[in-house]
Amino acid sequence: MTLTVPGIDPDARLAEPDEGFAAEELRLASRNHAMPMEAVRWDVTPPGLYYLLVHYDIPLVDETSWRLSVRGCVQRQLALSLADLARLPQRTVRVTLECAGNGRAQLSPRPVSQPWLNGAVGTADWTGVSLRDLLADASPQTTATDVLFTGCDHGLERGVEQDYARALSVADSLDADVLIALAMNGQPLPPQHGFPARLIVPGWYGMTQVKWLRDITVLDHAYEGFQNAVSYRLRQDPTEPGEPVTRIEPRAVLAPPGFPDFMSRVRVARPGPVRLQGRAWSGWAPVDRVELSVDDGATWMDTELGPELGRWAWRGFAIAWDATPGRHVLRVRAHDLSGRLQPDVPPWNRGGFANNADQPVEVFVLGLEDTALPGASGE
Ligand SMILES: Nc1nc2c(c(=O)[nH]1)N[C@H]1C(S)=C(S)[C@@H](COP(=O)(O)O)O[C@H]1N2
Ligand SMILES: [Mo]
Repeated sequence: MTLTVPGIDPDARLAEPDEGFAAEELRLASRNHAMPMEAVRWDVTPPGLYYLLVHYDIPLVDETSWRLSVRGCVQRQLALSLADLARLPQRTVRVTLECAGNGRAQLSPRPVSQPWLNGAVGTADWTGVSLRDLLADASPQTTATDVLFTGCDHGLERGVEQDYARALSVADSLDADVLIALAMNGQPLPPQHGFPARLIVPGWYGMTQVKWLRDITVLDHAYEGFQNAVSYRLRQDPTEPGEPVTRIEPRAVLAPPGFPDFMSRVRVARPGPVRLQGRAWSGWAPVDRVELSVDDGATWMDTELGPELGRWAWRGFAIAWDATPGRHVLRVRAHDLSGRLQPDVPPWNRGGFANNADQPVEVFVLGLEDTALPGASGE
């Protein structure tokens, strides 16, 4: 059933050519913040710097009455309290999450939605119970094909009233690293990141990581609900069914070099050696190469990869750059072991999903005569 509410357009919209950012995009952007790009310097993203995306409202969950139910096509139904879950064997996995809409604001035409540049990403140590242990306890029937995860949050999306819910195949649910996470970086989940429990499916885009989880229902058919069948599909035209959005495409980002101008945020650097660094990740396979291009976007040089921080975590890279006075454009791009490479032309679809095109970073390198300024530190 579709609800019609006066003043709410139930259709997803594309911005007109040259249309400025709309009030609805500002409202979303001021709630759902990106990770400040300088935070890529931390292996694990400090609390509060982690990107945030919430479709509806952050629910206030009472942990004493909260239960996680496991039901549907199972031999044994479960209803677990937070204390029950905390008593089960715990596992910690370091995972980089990224919103599927990261990069959307750079598209043309621009899908009107959360207008991400490239900071909808963060890495955390997630601790919780392996979903497969819970499922083993509930003992799925042989007819089980899919698992549906439902959150406590409720809203309206393109005319469809719903609790946020996403399904995953049984096969994808059984990896030991798929967690019902109770903690982020060793602390109980913050309210905005899903307290008291959330799903973590390493390698998959953010929409899969259901927060404020309250129910797990095992299904014997494919789920046709909104967040699987209507949203998060790659479509050129609104009438096609489209392919589902799944795993994270490779991306590399730079820690912004030099220092920023307030308020343009244009980067300014001093001439001489600059150590460029950043992070790269892919949900398909480990990143095995990150390249840098200076100015031409055509010739690329290899950067040096940092240590692996875990199969599902981003990886650092660094390279020395001899900054010469004038304007420069830096680009980085990631390759992964599946053979995927970040494109230079943004892949476009109606939802603005999975735009992993490399994004140029403009830097103005000062002249030698400017180097004696107060506070000059050379970085
Ligand atoms: N219940 C619920 N889970 C949710 C969402 C939501 O709105 N409600 N947003 C999803 C999306 S689109 C993303 S990108 C991630 C964001 O996780 P974070 O805010 O912890 O970074 O949560 C996902 N899980
Ligand atoms: Mo997202």
